[in-house]
Amino acid sequence: MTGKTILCGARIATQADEQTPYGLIDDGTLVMSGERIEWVGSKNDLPDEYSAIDAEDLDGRLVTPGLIDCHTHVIFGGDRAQEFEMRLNGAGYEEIARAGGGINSTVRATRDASLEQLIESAMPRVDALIAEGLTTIEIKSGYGLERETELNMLRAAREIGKQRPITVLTTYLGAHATPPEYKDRDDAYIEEVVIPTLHAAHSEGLVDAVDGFCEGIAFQSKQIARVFDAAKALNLPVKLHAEQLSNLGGAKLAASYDALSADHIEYLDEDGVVAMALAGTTGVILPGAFYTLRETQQPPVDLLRNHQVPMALATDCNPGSSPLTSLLLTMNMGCTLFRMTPEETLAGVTRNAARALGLKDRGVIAAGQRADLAIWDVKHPAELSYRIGFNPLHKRIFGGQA
Ligand code: DI6
Ligand code: FE
Repeated sequence: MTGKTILCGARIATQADEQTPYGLIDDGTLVMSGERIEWVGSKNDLPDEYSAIDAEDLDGRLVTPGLIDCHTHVIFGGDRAQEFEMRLNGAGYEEIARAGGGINSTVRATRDASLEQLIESAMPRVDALIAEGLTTIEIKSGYGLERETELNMLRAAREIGKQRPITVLTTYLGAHATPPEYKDRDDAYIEEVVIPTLHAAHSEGLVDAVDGFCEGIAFQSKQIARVFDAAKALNLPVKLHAEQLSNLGGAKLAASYDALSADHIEYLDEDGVVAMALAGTTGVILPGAFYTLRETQQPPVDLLRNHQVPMALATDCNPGSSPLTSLLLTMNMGCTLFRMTPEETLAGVTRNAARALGLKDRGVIAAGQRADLAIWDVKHPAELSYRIGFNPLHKRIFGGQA
């Protein structure tokens, strides 16, 4: 048999069997064929047909699905370290945004950057994520806020997917903020820039999903609905930055468009949770932004659990509210800040992150799935969430390739 690779002697957190914690298989064996997983199970059940193939012994190491960061803004110009200092001297995040800083200061730096510069400056952030076992990443636009720069951000995202062994999914976030040239003319910005640019990006094949920021400092529900209507007309899935700093009913709106996810959701109420449960919308928890902004309002993790809304977890890597490039630290924050369990945080960066991206071929370890794997020098999956600032990755496998 050629083209097959076997890993044995592994503890495999398949995430595929809801009855066993982590879907854990002790003394597991995994057969890969090309880009796919062909067989997974316990060593004793391995079919005879595979017995002649040499297996790589993992010596009891843990295997998980490759990690998935389902919400990032890794592409941007400049940085916002000065705003970090301003906030430490007492200025508020929303106050800085209203004074023309915040997202719009990154917009200026991003407009000034070439396509090559955008790729080059994002790469160390992407590489930091890869070094911790990332195999799939979502990357948003939203720091151009005019046609050419929005397109360039999405082109940069596609290019990053070609230059590294990862899958990149792109999200168009034209409705992130109103740029200075449209100050106080939000509706005109949506009609004249956001929607025409969506069409342009879509016809260049640059858009996998459409996002918006529904917030006092960004857009109201009515404006988001306008963007979502345009997305639906193009058959593109939607998602939303909702209930981050206040409750404008964003999650409910998103659910009414069958959104893949509602993200942030610190201020989400039970009404919104129920709407998400009915629509099958995933809740994306972003502890990096909560931590950086020193938020105190916790996302309603208990309500999400009670209503069986799947929870994903992501870095929200961005220069303003979450300069975070570690999914392991994100998992730790999910546990320590929000009392998520280590089992929930691992599902949050694998199975449920795949779900938040609408991907059915990854996020669990099962026959037929992509062979995107992370192999860790740990014995138990809880260790991934437990340690702070330590990277136990042994090896990463993307599409069957180490
Ligand atoms: N919410 C966020 O946390 C990021 N975008 C958003 O809508 C922050 C964007 C920034 O401050 O640059
Ligand atoms: Fe975000």
